[in-house]
Amino acid sequence: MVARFKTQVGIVGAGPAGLMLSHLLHLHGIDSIVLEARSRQYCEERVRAGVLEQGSVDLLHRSGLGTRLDREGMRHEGIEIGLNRKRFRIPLSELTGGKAVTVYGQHEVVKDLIARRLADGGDLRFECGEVSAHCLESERPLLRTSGASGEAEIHCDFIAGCDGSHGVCRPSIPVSALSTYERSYPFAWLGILAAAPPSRGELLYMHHERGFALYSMRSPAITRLYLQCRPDEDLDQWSDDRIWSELHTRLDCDDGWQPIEGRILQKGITGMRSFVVEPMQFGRMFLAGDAAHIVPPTGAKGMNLALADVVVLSEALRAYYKKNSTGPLDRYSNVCLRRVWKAQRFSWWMTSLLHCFEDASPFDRRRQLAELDYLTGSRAAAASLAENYVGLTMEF
Ligand code: RFL
Ligand code: PHB
Repeated sequence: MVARFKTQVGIVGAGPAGLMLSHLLHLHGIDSIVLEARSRQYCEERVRAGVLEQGSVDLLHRSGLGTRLDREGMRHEGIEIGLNRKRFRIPLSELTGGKAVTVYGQHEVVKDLIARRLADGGDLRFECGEVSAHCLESERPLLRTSGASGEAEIHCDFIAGCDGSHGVCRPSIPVSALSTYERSYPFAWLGILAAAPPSRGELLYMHHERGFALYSMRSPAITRLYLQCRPDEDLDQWSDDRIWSELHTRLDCDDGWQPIEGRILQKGITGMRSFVVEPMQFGRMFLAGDAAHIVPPTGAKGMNLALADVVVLSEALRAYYKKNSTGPLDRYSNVCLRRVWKAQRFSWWMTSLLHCFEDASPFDRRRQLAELDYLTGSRAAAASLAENYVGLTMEF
């Protein structure tokens, strides 16, 4: 027996993109079903991004999700760039007319969204089994699930592929309909979460001759730190002592500042990739977030891009249902891609500026140092970084 369901928008994936889309559609009076492969607990505990742009913070507020964010989020009005054991502050707010970023873990955003969707009676199906997407070019596309609890068909008006970089939605589009653009980097990040209070109030992006290091945080009791490492780095070779020793080598500054050590709660390796598919639509399937584009984490853009996509998609679906207008849906991909490519450019630039490239020629090396010198000495250069870091204006 195949169970049959009907919804306006079938959403695959309960990450920031899928959950926020479902929430915004609900606010517009449009119903959706969210299919998620993993358990609720897994989604709520997956530690990933931590930096919300100003526009993402504004979105959470105006969609009624600002309560815990206001209480627990840490507003940062600047970041620091480090070079040769010295730090230079980029005053984000001063350079952007008062905008800032907020440190609030992606899993906290996910927890808030799940709680709100469930309180609003949302249909979220965790551990949904295998998902497949069909009839994308017809008026009634279809999602099928099969798993321990049997088989189901969900008949939709539209499908939103919010299932991340390894999902099923993008591969269900014929290869000939998509163009892909990508770049890989010859390094990765070794990231840790430590039970240690942050020893400074702002993020520090450090360029060091042994490789990039990032000092970040999650709460007044937890720090998040990253080290540039090899893409094939073996985590077993990194004892806690070795990690702290390398973090000190790269991050400690001449003025005596250093990260506070604490118990390492979690460690992992994150690959670095730039990736875009065009267009972000095929028939009645729309791709959003990591399903359509990946950025290296240096610019802190991934989760923010996912949220920006679904703002555009929810407005376009509202125009379809409430004004019978298909124009905004037709423009969805182009509107998103303009922002995506600017975020790609910025993330690539931050990555190239701050990391060590083993194959860099002496010319490349000096050019990189000159760029860091320019950035830390020029208000115009710092303003450009600040404008992109706090996030470009959302268009839809
Ligand atoms: P997600 O979060 O990957 O969610 C996709 C969801 O789809 C589910 N799924 C499926 N469900 C059903 N059927 C299938 N076949 C499915 N296949 C997958 C998955 O289980 C998952 O729940 O994608 P989304 O919503 O597009 O969100 C994107 C963000 O998660 C991502 O861009 C960021 O985490 C990237 N990122 C950062 N972004 C920022 O904005 N600021 C940061 O500071 C930042 N730091 C980071 C990051 C990503 C990192 N990692 C681990 C990749 C730091 C790191 C280390
Ligand atoms: C993080 O806190 O995880 C983080 C912060 C800034 C980045 C990337 C990751 O650019």
